[in-house]
Amino acid sequence: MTQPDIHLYTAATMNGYKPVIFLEEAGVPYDLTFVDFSKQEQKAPDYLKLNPNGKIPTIVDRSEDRAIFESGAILLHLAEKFGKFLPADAVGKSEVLQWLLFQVGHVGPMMGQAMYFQRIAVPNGEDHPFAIKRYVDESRRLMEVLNTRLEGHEWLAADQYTIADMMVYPWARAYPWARVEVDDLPNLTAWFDRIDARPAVQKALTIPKAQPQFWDAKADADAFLKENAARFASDVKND
Ligand SMILES: N[C@@H](CCC(=O)N[C@@H](CS)C(=O)NCC(=O)O)C(=O)O
Repeated sequence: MTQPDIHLYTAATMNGYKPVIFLEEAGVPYDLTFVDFSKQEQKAPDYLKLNPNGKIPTIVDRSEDRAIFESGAILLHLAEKFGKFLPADAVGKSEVLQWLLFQVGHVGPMMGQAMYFQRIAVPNGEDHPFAIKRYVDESRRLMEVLNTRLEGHEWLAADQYTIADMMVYPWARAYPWARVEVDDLPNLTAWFDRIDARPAVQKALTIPKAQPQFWDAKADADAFLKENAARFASDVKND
C-alpha cells in the first residue's frame, strides 16, 4: 500500500489540533504519530532533526522528502499543496496571513502564558498574581480585537473559512482553560458556535485524543490538572 504524502507528528494541545483540523476539513489522507510529552519524545535527537525547536506539531511531506515545523508554516504548506482554505488572490491571501500571524505572535503566546501561570505554576507552588493579571488582561484584549474584527464578518479573513480561522480557533476557544471571560463578546461566541458545529472540527478535537478540559469551564477536571501540572514540576522548581 502506498503511504500518504503527509505524516503528522502531534499531541492533543491547541497547537497540535490545528493541522488535524485542516487535514480533517480537507478530507485528505495522513498518517499520525502521537508525540508523548511525558516521555519527552519532542526533545529526542531524531525528532529534533525534524523540528529543531523540539515542539509539536511537525509534518513530513513525503512527496517532497522534507519536514516542516511551526503550525502556521504547516497550514500554509497544506493549504497551498491541496488548494484549500486559502484564497488565490494576493489581497485575500495577505488578509489570511495577517490573522494567521496575529495568532502566532499574540493569541498563542498570551493565552499560553495565562494558562501556564494559572494551571501549571500555581499547582506547583508558584503563584504570581502580577503575571497572571498581565496575561489574562492581554488575552482578554485580544478576544476583544477578534470580536471587533468579526462584527459583520462570518470568518476572520477574506470572507471565507480559511487557515486563519483554523489557527486562531483552538486557542481562543480554550478561553475557559485560560480563565478569560468572553460571554459579552457576541461576534466571537457566534464564530465559536459556527466552528464548533463543523463535523470535521468535532472529529479533529478528538485526535490524537479529546481534551474537554480545554474547551469547557465545567470540565475543570482535577485529575487532568494534577497530571498536567506534575509534568512541569521540575521545570518550575528549576526556574
Ligand atoms: N509556535 C509553535 C508553538 C508550538 C508549541 O508551543 N507546541 C507545544 C504544545 S502546544 C509543545 O510542543 N510543547 C512541548 C514542549 O515545550 O516541550 C507552533 O505554532 O507550532
